[in-house]
Amino acid sequence: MMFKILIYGLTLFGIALTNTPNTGGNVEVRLLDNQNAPLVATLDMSKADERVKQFVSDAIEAKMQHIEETMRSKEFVIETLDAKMKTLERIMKSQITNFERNLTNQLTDYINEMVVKVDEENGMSSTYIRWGRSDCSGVNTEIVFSGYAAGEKYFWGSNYRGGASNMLCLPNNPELSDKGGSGSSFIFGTEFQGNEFAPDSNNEDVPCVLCRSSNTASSVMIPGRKSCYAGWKEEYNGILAASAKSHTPSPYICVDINPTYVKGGKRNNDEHLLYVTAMKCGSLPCPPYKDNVQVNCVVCSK
Ligand SMILES: [Ca+2]
Ligand SMILES: [Ca+2]
Repeated sequence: MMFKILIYGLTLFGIALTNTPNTGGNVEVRLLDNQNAPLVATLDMSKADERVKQFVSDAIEAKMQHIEETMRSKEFVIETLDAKMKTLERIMKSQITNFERNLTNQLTDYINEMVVKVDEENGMSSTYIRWGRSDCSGVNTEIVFSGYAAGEKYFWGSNYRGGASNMLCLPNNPELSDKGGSGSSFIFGTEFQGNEFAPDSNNEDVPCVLCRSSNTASSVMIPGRKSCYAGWKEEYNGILAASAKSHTPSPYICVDINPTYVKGGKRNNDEHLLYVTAMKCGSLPCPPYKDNVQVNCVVCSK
């Protein structure tokens, strides 16, 4: 009988806890015996209560730990995703920038090619000699030929005042005559006389190149300036040069600001010579000009 009561009591334990006030660790449990007579069992639940409390506390703590772990793992996932997104963003930005740059370059090249083609079809171009260089640096310019600057010998003697006064740019692949000359007119290679063109320019032989600017109708050398006027394209700039006042005449030419030299031409030949030209005040108004300074020059096309 007592055993049954204990079993019923334990079975109804949960109900009893909710329905019966807990006083001093004792729990009153309503029971029925086999005659259906109402009985009341009093159980000492103090120790069970402690175990339940401990159980609940442990369960809550475990649950809390689980929640914390879940939260931490979610934070980790969010941080990882965030870092990944930032990396992807950087990569995308970089790729877009490269793509834009490549596209711009390709479009620029294409437009330049088209401009050259259209101008070539129209037959529009202008030419000029670049003195002191063997290459053409202007946009849409091409080398027609390169070679050697040349002119009359700087001095024959006090009774010799003639000969040519202009300069020529001779190609490096001449087609030679098989007949002799007259002995009265000659042409000599040009030499930089002095180090005013460049620190090591003295005695160096002077190259030149004929350039063709394919999208222009005019090419002009502007003395006294180092940049072109608005709407004109710069081909090259430099300093003005000519022969010496005590020598045979030679034209003013624009020698490139960064001259190069004919290979193997360092020997002092003193044939046709170039000197840096300076301006003189007088009939030439100063300002805007200035006495005894070098003269800038620029070759422009349009
Ligand atoms: Ca020389
Ligand atoms: Ca010399």
